[in-house]
Amino acid sequence: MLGRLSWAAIPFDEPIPLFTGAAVIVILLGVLVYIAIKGWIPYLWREWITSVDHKRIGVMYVFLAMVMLLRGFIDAIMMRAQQAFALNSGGYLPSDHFNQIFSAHGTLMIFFVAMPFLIGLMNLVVPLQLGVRDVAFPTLNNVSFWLTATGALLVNVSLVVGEFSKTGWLPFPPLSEATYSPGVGVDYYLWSLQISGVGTLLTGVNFVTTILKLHAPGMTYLRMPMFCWTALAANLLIVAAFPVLTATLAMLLLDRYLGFHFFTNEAGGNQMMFMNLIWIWGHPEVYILILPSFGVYSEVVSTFSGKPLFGYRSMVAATLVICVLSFMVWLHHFFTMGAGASVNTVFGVASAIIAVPTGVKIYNWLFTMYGGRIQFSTPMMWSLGFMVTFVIGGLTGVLHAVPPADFITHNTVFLVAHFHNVIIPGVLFAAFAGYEFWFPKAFGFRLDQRFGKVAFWCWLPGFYLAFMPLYVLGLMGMPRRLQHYDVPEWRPWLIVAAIGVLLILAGICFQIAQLIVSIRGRESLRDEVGDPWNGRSLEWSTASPPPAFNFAALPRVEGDEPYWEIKQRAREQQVLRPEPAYTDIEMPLNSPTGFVSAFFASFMGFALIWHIWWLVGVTFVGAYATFVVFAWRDRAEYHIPAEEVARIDRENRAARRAALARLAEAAQ
Ligand code: HEM
Ligand SMILES: [Cu+2]
Repeated sequence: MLGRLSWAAIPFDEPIPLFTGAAVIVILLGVLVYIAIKGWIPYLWREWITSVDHKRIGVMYVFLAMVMLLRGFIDAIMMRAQQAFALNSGGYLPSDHFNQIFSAHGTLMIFFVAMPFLIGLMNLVVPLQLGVRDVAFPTLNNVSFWLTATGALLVNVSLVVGEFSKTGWLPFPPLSEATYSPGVGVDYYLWSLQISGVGTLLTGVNFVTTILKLHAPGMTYLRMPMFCWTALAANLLIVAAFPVLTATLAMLLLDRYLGFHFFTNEAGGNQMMFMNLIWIWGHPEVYILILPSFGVYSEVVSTFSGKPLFGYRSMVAATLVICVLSFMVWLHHFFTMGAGASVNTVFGVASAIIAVPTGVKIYNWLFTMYGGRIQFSTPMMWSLGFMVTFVIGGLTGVLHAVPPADFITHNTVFLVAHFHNVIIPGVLFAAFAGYEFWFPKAFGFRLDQRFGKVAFWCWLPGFYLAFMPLYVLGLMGMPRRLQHYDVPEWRPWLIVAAIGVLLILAGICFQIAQLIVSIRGRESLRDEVGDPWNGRSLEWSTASPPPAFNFAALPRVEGDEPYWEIKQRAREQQVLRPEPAYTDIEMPLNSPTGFVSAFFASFMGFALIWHIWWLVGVTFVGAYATFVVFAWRDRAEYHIPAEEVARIDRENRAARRAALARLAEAAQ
């Protein structure tokens, strides 16, 4: 009846997961009860859970990412503490548990922190920057979000019911095959990623369509802000690469569930095939993360230097070149496979070439700043921290592209240092910069800058302390994923790394405090006009937060920096653009489809993991029925009457007029 599920799945004999699991459940229940008592459930259901508004969905993605960042970071603290202790001893984490932790940390950070953070920012910003009302398929967008949340949920359920994968953030066979990993850990991993992977692929389709097809009048491709270009590139990569991931994981599932032999050691299986396939997805994945991050930096650097982005066209070209090159370098992840000198050389050279377009970007940002009037706001601080730190990580990447050098560092913590050195400044700092930059757009008030800066000044040195020692350790020969060791010389470096993590922890505490302080003081941080940073692109031309329809009338784009030009004209002539002719606006209705189908998907994933076949059948029918019901709906849209549109828009116009008058006064 319950397949493999029994009381033995609950880790009664392991106090750490048991207590953390219990604590998390208690906290979650507490929050739920609090929300219910406050009577917020109908509001949350109506305005958020079922929302098809890209802005709301964006906020939910970012929220999910932040919660998962805390979880992934706790894993990091546990690993750093373990390695600081575990010289000639077992430390405090049993090896079984340690293996689950590094696997869960990597999986969560890549799939449920970095991805949803950036997809969240794209959701919030891209339609606004394009000057349109929503993405191409709004309901699908909500489905994508909830499928992603389902994946995150399943990874976290494994903490309490059963176990998580012990095979690392990518499930390399033959270790991940049923013979060597007979438990449910790898199945948790596989189904979480299969379900959330569908969500990601749908996001890719949605955003490629949106960016190629939906534009305000006059918004030609070469007038799109850089963030839209990088979002387009990332989503093209998603559409091209994610099916490979799904197929590869499906093959591993067939091996595990039905006794196939794609990647087994025996019966003609070939584990190196898995390496090739997974990295054909895996390397583009790195660029799915880094390209939109570059987009964020482009917007931030240009805004806070008060100048247009230097070399816009070369930036677009560099983005597209990286997009193509990213599919041609996958073998650099396993130079040690033994493909031979010539194959390794080709892939080594191709990998090193990626440094060229990346360098173009760095120079473009530097030239954007050159001669500008730079404002050291928090988003700009993250961007500057990124530029300095990322170059170091990029250089160690080029080093890895040289096969003989890679033979020395392969599988050591030198590699761990390298990829954190690119992904933390490259992606996480970009996420933070974007969060600070667009927070006022989403909520109508800014985040407190002082707390933001303190957080930054904890994170940056914290990062150097936590990861630079790993370069040294790697060269001293320390392998990655070590639960304990017996080399006394390593220990001081590992202690420094642990201190670095404590500093990062302080940074995270300041970020939480920043949010609380800003919400409390929101009246004094209010963004009344909708343009808190003197922005240049269209998202700043509407109110903060924008109305459901974004723009009362779609803006007419006449230059490269649409909003900047509109603003200059208004300042010169001392009047706003004339009022548009207001008309009724049709917007998509909210829909529970995403939530309900994800509800079924969660149970289906759980049932598949535990081999509860009847539940698989029931939930599959449930999910299918949800889509059929959705397809049969007879009302898909609602109307916002012209008077309502006019009222909302006039409010924002009044605020802008007042701001203009204040400016004129200041100038006299
Ligand atoms: C916030 C600070 C972070 C700290 C202190 C940290 C720390 C660590 C540590 C100690 C390991 C294990 C190293 C080993 O194998 O010995 C690790 C692995 C890993 N981390 Fe992080 N990490 C952080 C953030 C991130 C972020 C933001 C990402 C990705 C977006 C990430 C992705 C990974 C991955 C993919 C692995 C490899 C897991 C595996 O071995 O399969 N980490 N990290
Ligand atoms: Cu790669």
